[in-house]
Amino acid sequence: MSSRAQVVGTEVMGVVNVTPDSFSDGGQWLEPEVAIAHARHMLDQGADILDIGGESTRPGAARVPEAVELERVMPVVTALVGDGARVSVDTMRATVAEQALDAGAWCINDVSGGLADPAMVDLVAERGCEYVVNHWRGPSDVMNEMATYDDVVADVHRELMERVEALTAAGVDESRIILDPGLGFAKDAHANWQLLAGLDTLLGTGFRVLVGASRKRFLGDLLARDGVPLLPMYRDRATAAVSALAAARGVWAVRVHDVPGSVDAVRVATAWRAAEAELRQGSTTIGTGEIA
Ligand code: PMM
Repeated sequence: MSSRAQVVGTEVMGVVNVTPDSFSDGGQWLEPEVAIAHARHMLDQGADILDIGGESTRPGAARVPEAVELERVMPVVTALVGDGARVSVDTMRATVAEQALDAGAWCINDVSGGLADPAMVDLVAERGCEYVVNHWRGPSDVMNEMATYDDVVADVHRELMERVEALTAAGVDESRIILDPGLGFAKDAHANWQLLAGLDTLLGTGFRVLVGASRKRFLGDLLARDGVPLLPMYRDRATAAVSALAAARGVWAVRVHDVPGSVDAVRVATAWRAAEAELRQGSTTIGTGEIA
């Protein structure tokens, strides 16, 4: 029997929104103890990374004061770092990122890719942390007016590479950079589907790629009944389908609210990719009589 080819599996990043107003789970995890318990449950369910955020970025959302963001995020970051978890912090503020890194956070997930706070780029360079560069054109209250593209796949790629240039010029190590097409950030449903179908363009850069499709509006629109979008809480199966397809393309991680569905989905994709790699190597043994 042939040995299985090894492929690097996709990681699952569990979302912990410590917010009253996130679009899919706002208010559910606002109390720190509840957020911590929820995050620990996601670790038990197989999450590889936890992404803690204290500011909603849903379309139309207003900024929250820095003190409020810190108050929401820090107790959760501290507790989870204490557990030994790999913690990412979803923030556009360098001050919040700095405190989170001081507390042991491993990654900064900046949905603005360093555009919202000019101090972020230097902080990331100085601290050498993992850094998610999400494609972003402007704040949540105005981003829907910025959703015009000539060729969304090429435009997002170009704009992300401009951010990479700014980061590396400031001294950020390329190996720390993770690219994210920013589904829903100044993008309509058509743009989101184009970006998913065109993931190979970002994967071709050699940077790790993160995909955040979880429960987003374009999935609700796809599954609408009688013109009514499917509610966010019913979008997890579609999210898992996106996770499987994105993992099959070779993305580094998927950012999701419901962990078990995506854990299974990325396992399927990893087994599939391993089998493909084996076929390419021509090392498959057919007809062993074994049904694995
Ligand atoms: N989406 C949201 C928040 N943070 N971060 C990254 N890197 N990519 C995303 O697509 C992304 C993100 C919005 O979703 P949420 O309010 O449910 O967290």
